[in-house]
Amino acid sequence: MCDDCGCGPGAEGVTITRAGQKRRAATMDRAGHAHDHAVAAGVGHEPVQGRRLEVAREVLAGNNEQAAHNREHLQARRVVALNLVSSPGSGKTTILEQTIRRLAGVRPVAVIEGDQQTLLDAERIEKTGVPVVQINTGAGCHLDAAMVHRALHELKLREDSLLFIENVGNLVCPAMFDLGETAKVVIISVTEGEDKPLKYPAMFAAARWCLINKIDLLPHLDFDLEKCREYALRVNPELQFVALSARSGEGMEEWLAVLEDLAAK
Ligand SMILES: Nc1nc2c(ncn2[C@@H]2O[C@H](COP(=O)(O)OP(=O)(O)OP(=O)(O)O)[C@@H](O)[C@H]2O)c(=O)[nH]1
Ligand SMILES: [Mg+2]
Repeated sequence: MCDDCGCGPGAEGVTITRAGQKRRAATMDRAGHAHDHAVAAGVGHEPVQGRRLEVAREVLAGNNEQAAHNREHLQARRVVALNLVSSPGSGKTTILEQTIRRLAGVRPVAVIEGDQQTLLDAERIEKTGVPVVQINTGAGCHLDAAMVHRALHELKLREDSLLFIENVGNLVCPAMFDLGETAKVVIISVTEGEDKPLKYPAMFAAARWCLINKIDLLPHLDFDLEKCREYALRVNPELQFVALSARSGEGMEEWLAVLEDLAAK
């Protein structure tokens, strides 16, 4: 995992609470031992923690600067860029394949794929005939604005394009990294459980749109679509939803209307 977004070892801010108990603030050290905050404070960890926070802030500030540059580049070409974020396997690439097929001849599309390893997703997108580049992040768990900047130079976007950036499958870290996109689109599939917006709120708070995918599977599951929407709205009252199935095509027209609307603005 990455050091710069705070998900590496160290676990500052972790709280340990048993079900049914009132939440008690505690932190875990690297060996996994819990300490009350009163014990942990002021015993020599603070300078290290302070320096780490400072580095994290610097990294995010540098990223924001690069993201602003990307945004200028995209806006100058009237490109609408959507940053697709989700846990692994929610159906991002399948949704993209189906979306691109339906947009053929309507609007130029380009794709940036993000995965730790392999060119598999880029190869799938390439079959649809649109320009695509793959970013492999190695051990990294998210795309950042500098990676996207390099990818943009490879892509040579046409004006008025729709650019889809498929982020690394991870419902945590990509929330913190602005890539210069027009909006983040969070995707949740019905096999993941409706509680994900409450458990991973940062991603749902950062997104403008939420796609609820794989609704063809609903008859086989006890996923509560309305509850999922309600939980997500608790985290982000502005969030807008499309429930769809990339497999059956249900809901795809509604998603395409969203894209047309975004592109027309
Ligand atoms: N039943 C059903 N399966 C789907 C749907 N969309 C995607 N899948 C399946 O879900 C699996 C994962 O789909 P992908 O599109 O590769 O998911 P992804 O989010 O791009 O995955 P990563 O890039 O690895 O994070 C594949 O087996 C797809 O066929 C859907 O709407 N319904
Ligand atoms: Mg994918």
